[in-house]
Amino acid sequence: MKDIPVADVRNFVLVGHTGSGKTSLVDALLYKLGVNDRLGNPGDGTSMADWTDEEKNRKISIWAKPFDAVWRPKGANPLRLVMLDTPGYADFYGQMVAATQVADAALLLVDATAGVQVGTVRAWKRCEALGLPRAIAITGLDKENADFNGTVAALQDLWGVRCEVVTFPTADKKGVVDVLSGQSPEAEELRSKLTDVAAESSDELIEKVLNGETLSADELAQGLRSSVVQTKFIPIFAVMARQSLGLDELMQGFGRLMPSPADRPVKDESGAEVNAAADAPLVAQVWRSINDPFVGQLTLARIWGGTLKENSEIFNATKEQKERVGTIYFTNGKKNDPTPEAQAGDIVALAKLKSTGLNDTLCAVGKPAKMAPIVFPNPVASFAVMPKNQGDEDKLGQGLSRIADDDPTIHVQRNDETRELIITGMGDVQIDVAMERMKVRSKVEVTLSTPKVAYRETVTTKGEGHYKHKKQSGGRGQYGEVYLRIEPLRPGVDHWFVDGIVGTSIPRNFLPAIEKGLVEGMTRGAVAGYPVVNTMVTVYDGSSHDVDSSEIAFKIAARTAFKDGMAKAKPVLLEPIMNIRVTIPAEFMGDCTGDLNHKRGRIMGMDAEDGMQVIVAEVPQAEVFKYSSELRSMTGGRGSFEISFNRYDIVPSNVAQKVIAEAAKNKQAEEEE
Ligand SMILES: Nc1nc2c(ncn2[C@@H]2O[C@H](COP(=O)(O)OP(=O)(O)OP(=O)(O)O)[C@@H](O)[C@H]2O)c(=O)[nH]1
Ligand SMILES: [Mg+2]
Repeated sequence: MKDIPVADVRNFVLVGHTGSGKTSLVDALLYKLGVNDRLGNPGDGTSMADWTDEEKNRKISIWAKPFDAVWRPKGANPLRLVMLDTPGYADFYGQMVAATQVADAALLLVDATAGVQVGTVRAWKRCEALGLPRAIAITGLDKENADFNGTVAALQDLWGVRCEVVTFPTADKKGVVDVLSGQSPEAEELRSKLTDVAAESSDELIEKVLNGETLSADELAQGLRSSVVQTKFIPIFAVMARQSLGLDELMQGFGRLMPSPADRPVKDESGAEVNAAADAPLVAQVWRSINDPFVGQLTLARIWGGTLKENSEIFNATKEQKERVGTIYFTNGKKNDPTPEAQAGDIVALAKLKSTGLNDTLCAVGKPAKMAPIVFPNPVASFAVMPKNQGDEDKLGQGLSRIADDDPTIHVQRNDETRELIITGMGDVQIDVAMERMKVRSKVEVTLSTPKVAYRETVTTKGEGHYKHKKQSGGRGQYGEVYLRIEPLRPGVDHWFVDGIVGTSIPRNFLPAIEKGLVEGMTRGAVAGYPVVNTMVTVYDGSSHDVDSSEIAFKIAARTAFKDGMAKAKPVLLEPIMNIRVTIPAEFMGDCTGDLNHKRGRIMGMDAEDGMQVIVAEVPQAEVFKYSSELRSMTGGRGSFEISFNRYDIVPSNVAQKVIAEAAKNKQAEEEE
């Protein structure tokens, strides 16, 4: 936007627990600023921001999306707002991760009836990790039992940062008072707190205050803004989106207190500062890539510095390739407004870029720079996915890869051990939404099921195996005899075997056949048909027959001797053990640890963190495939967890018996087919 200087741009991301009113606030601002001609409501499907079918159906935000509008207050410079609405729902955390990384500041929404929730803490932590300047908006003030002062007090207690009220609701909740200009005793009292905060920001201001001078509104604002940029101060606003109250005060507050793109030094990956000025070299970062069925590939980029012009040639520094930009759009929901150029703070949509993808940095030709990539959280919930209709395998593969292209927190992988296609995401809601999207876009329907556990087998002691394969059924007979030894290797060393045959008891030309027999035995082990690992096999003797010995005879002899040896070497099943880190409100500690114990988990530690309890445990993978939905129902959505593979460990015998019985049943079914 050429008519508005970078200093008058406020780019911010809205974060907070699901249902805290982020999208409602965006809708209220878009209506107030004339971008929309009616007040949309995400609660009834009329939102301009939650516009996709999947968001309308579910009444929650699913994607992080940019919006922009200009506020033109009387007698002051216009202020350009670039807003990023994000989903608060845990499954869509990856979207918040991306949007926070490309914002200049965050507005954290807290519902005055619910207070600080898991989603609030999650958002806070992300902002902390990025050192993102923050403001807080208290919502839900029109609801019964809304407690503005109580919520403020809770926030002030929680994080050890100065959080002070900048606007507050009147007692009748029919208006909002601005502390910087308000005349009531309450406003004055709050203003003196803001004066303290501002004074701490510079020696000059502190001196003035100590001398008993009052700070001018400008001095106050400047001091406060520099504290905000240093994340030493967090202004708190009262907003009532549905009533359109507190919005002017919020925008005024953002203009005064929150940083412009030029106020906060942003560095590229090499540590060099990115110049936000319009005439500086272009630096832009791709934070979302959309595979739109109608438009095709859409790339969302944040401009950090310089000017992006339509129909121009730029350089993708990540891919080290030139890229041609056609039309540039500002997007407000479904609405795409073409713009001839865009500057620092802007978020633009670019159509049909040739080779640009997520996390790429776009630059001026000849001035390469790279921004640090967005690191997405690891997905935690896995499902086996199968097409409903046989013959749809190819369509499924394409559909899934498009899903994974759009959402970096969905991974798709084939598990060779269990021969299943596995989709892994942040939770079952995200996967359900993605499968619905795939049905519409790629016309393929699927069934989801709990993945099979990739069990493995090993031995715990030495065992001798022997088999003589001897058949005489008319004509030429079959003969091969193998002696071998099986012994455990330490974990992590993969199975292998040694050619320990001395002398000439087995002719060398049969060694490959013996090897084949062993490989067969090891890929479909002796306990329940799972691969054998951490095991050494040594074939040390055998015998052959001049006429009847054959490759097939030695292969059978080796495979059978292997089974014999396994049985004698005290074989066990191994299962994947996961590290799990569960974050819950303290009241769920008992339920949660009880549940983990019940799941054969081992609690490794407990800790308090930001008002929540953290449990660290080890738990078998077989027990936690459904953990994301179980934890949600156990804690009413207030818990979250991270999970990662730790190691393989022995399955206790009572559990192993069930796995072995199941394997025998499946084998029988296979043979009968
Ligand atoms: N009474 C009241 N209802 C509100 C307020 N803000 C939002 N709502 C309603 O609460 C519901 C959720 O609001 P959203 O704006 O969608 O919440 P959100 O923070 O965007 O939620 P996610 O997108 O899931 O993260 C909707 O039905 C809104 O109409 C408020 O201040 N007061
Ligand atoms: Mg929303």
